[in-house]
Amino acid sequence: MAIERTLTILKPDCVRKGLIGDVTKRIQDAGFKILAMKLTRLTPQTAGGFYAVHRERPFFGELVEFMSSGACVPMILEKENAVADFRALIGATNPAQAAPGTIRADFADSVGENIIHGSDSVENGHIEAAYFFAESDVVANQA
Ligand code: FUP
Repeated sequence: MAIERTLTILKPDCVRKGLIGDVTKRIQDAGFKILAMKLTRLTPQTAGGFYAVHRERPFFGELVEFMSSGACVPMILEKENAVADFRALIGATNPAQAAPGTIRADFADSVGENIIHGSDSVENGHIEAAYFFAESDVVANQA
């Protein structure tokens, strides 16, 4: 299996609940290497740009409002088979349908406020990483 990168965001509900440490520990314990991370706050414009694929969906307004409602923590992660493995670690979009032991099942309240994002493909992971980070922010060699 190939080494891949994926982009995650610890969403504003994760930060508000004081779960940055708990969720980051789950991510590291699952073998993901953090190549870049920061605390930031999206504006409605940048949140809308990130989720532009959903702009015609009925939940788009609430999604933009929520994603710009507080601080968030984007990270670039690396691991073998990172994209699929990370989506398995976080669980289904709707926490009520997420498998037991997944991050969303354990920490999220609703489909709208579901704690964490994970890229859905390697290609989107690269596009999403570039949304938050310059190539010079990526610490690939951590030896
Ligand atoms: P995911 O890939 O699991 O993050 O899910 P999607 O790309 O389908 O959705 C992105 C975000 O839109 C979700 F994290 C939350 C929001 N959303 C809703 O609020 N309601 C929905 O029915 C679907 C998604």
